[in-house]
Amino acid sequence: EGVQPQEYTLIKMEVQKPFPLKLGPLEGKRVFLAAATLRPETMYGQTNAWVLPDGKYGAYEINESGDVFILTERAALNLAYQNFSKTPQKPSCLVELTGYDLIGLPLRSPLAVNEIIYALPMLTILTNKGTGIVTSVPSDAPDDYMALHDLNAKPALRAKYGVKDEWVPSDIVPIINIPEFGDKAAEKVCLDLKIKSQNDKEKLAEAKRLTYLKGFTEGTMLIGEFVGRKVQEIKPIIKAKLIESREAIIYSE
Ligand code: A2H
Repeated sequence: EGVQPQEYTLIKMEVQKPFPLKLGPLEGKRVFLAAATLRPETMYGQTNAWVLPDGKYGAYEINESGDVFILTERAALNLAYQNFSKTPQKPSCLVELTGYDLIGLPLRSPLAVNEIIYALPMLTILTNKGTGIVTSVPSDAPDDYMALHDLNAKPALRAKYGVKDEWVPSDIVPIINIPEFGDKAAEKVCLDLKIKSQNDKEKLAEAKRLTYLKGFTEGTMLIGEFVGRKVQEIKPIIKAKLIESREAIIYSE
């Protein structure tokens, strides 16, 4: 972990009913996968969520109204010290889970053009960063683009993790134009750099560097309330709106 605290927006991706057996104890509660993002303005383009199959997660009560967040224990402890736990400074775990338990969960996520999206496996998720849950925006995030590419290209990978074909999004949603990279920047940069898979760490780092900076400084919105506006200008506004509407919270680590 870095020396500087990092502030993330935690996006509340609501798990749709009926719950699978494993989530039975959560019946009657509002349950969310809580995804940590640095790019709240990209939430229009969410196509799925990512979980680490072998990752350890829990379902934690985060407030008095009975809302439950699914995330790592580490994140639950941090949140408990940021006033997001039923019991102050103490995580309150209702069910212990693994990533396998989460794969295939149908979700509704704020701003997403796709009404229902699914939790899918990503093998490069770090459990010591954010919540261990990542929201997937393949138009603008090279990691997301490549993980989705792997699932689409490799039937054996889908089979290994019990991923049904209909859970895997086939279309990328264009949300931001970057003059140099077009309307699907992550796809363009991954193709240009000839990135082979989600495990191609060095090239992905370069792809992220290229898209992240340009997206922020030169990107304009193609969709939503702020269509035509600069990413740089509207990013803080979208973040504030998501917080205000209680579709997201701020989380630091
Ligand atoms: B970002 P930083 Cl559109 N393991 O959100 C791996 N990656 C994680 C993670 C974890 N435990 N937790 C969060 N992330 C991802 C959107 C996005 C992101 C876009 C473009 C770039 C981008 C949609 N995915 O990040 O190391 C999340 O993906 C580029 C770095 O703290 C989060 O923001 O800088 C970002 O990495 C946080 O990474």
